[in-house]
Amino acid sequence: ANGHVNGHTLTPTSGVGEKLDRSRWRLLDESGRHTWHYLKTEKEVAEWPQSAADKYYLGLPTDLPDLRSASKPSESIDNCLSFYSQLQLPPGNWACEYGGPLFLMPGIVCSWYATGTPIPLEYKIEMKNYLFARQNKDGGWGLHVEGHSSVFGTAMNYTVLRILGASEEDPRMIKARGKLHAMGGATNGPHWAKFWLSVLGVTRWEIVNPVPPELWLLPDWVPIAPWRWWVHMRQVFLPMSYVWSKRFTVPENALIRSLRQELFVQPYESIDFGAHRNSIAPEDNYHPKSWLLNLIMFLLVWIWIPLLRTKSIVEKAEAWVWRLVQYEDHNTDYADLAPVNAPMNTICCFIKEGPDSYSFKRHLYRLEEYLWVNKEGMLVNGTNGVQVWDTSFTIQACVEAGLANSSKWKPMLIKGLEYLESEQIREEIPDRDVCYRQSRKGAWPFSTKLQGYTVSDCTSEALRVVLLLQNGHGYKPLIDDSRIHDAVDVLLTMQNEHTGGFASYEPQRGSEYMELLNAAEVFGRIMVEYDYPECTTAVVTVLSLFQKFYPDYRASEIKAVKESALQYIRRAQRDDGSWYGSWGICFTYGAMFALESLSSVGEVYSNSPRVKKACEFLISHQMSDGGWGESYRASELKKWVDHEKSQVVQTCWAVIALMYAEYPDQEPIRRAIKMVMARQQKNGEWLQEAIEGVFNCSCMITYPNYKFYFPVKAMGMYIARWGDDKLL
Ligand code: LAN
Repeated sequence: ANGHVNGHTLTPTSGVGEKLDRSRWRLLDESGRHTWHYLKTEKEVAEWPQSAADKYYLGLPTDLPDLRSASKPSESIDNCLSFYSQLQLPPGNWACEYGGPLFLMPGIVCSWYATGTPIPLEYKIEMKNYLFARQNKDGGWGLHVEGHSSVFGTAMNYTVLRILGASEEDPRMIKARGKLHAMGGATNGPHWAKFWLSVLGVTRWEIVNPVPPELWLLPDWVPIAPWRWWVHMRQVFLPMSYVWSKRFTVPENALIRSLRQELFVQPYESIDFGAHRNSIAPEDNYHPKSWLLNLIMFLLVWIWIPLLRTKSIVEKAEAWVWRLVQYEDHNTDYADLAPVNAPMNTICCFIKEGPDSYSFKRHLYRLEEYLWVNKEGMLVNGTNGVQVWDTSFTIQACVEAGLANSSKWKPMLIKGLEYLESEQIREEIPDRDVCYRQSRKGAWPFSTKLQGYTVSDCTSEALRVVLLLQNGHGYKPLIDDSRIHDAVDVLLTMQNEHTGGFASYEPQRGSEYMELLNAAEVFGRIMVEYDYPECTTAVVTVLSLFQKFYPDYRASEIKAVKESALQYIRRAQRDDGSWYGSWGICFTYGAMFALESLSSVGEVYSNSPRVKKACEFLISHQMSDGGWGESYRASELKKWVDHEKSQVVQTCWAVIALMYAEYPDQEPIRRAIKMVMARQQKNGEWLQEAIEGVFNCSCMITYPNYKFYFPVKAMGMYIARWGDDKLL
């Protein structure tokens, strides 16, 4: 319908969709807290103009000027920064869409719906727009935006669309249902889909493999005790177990009754839900459940729950889990670790404290921070932002390009440093041991201090910026020595004892055999922390930089940490010379870090067979246009898979790797840099290509700012090595 609804101007497009006036969206950045606002009156529009950054995120013309076309790498860098500097936000950080995963919006929308929270009209419209824009040709949705359709993606996003008001008669919905039914319907979904659909009452709780909160009563010494799991898993398992234990379900209504008829291949009434606990479509079954897990589930369903799970155990377990939920909420001001546990904790607070409670309302306020608006509509970001990570890498790239003291860019770098200063975590967690948290005083998080989770490489990359600017380039110190020492102290708590490697949030707390208990089906390597070449490199190299300026601080410990970490990097190399990258796609990303580690101790092409082999691996995958391109399938399959087209970001990773390795032949690197420069647009930007990041082997996630700062870094290194000759 065309007309005005609550102040919105709605215009029909292609008969079915509704489009909002994109020029009314604004991103608000309050010290890194990102929220989107749709301005409803002309007055508001006049008072709050749309910035270039807003327009850029929304895919509107930014009107940033065309620049003199670059023929030398230094000119390309300058053009890039002319554009990219316009995207720096007032607090000094950069922001971005952090999309890709298609299982996050369902959590948030289901939790709104389950708690009777009204969804603003502009969200409804833009979320529908986004999901329809991301629908696969076959009618379904995948685990992530580039993935094949799966039951998880299709059943959940179909449900979300229905909650948001899409009609079951809409041709796109009919097509989606067709695809869902072809995959066996929602009873073939993975555990998390079954969980959410049971919260809604679309499936019955019997279909959900047990999530017993009593696991949290296991003594800490037990090898499978949840505190040993990867933090993301235990923080999801925690509220999930509470909701499961309560068998919380929204009251039945017409929509739910209708979904019960839409999502299955047989009438709802005739489904034996308990028999489908382990049903799973091949499209979803990335990590099939182990026989051990199936046995445990069997015992839980047939013996533990009906015969042994007494009321007093249930009460004790729920009380302890609730307390841990509260710790998580208090320690993050209700933002929580990520948008998976955040909506679940929201429901816990709703169940326990009710719709009028502070805890529940504060959750609703925080959930807003996970929302993002792009050119397609509204999506849910993978975290509450990428603030610290992007800001750190941006500054490092500029330093690498020799711009630390350029009068043109120094003000931008100072602002970035100020932002990083504001985001260092200054206080330890209260009752840290009780709630099983890693030390955090002195650390930096991935996104914001408010979220407040230590990450080994985020701490390292931010610390590197501080050292480079303050100690290396004479910037006015914003962070004093004691805070620098705090950061190093945290890093020194994070090494994996047996391997020497570094994991992401915490040292590994349990055995990798725990993967036998991975019940999520759609993800790999989720149960415990692992060693990562990326995280290990970040720590090792920043410790070396630190020692340059502070040679006496904990010197012998640092020496030992670095030596064993390097041993791990060497061991992690695969027979073909490559390293598997866990957080970027894929082997180009792994190589960039591992070869940086080795070069930091002087291991390079000319003196190291290992490095030589790694270089040959990379060179063997260079494409005819000079670039590199890896498909996301490489991350899933753990072997090299070519993308059909070379990619700017991966090309930069590959040449950065080769330059760290001091690869002697300039020619392949020159061709690559040339290809990157040739793809730069007139206004200095690069266009978005394929998705760059990954987690848990199977889910991809975008890092849109990589296409700005990795070219700067690559060209900066190139100039330092081979000079600034004309390439175009
Ligand atoms: C991230 C994003 C950043 C990433 C790096 C810093 C790049 C990495 O080097 C260390 C691990 C880390 C912090 C990381 C871990 C897993 C995250 C938080 C994510 C990939 C972003 C989204 C993902 C999170 C697990 C999504 C929720 C999904 C579940 C399976 C719980």
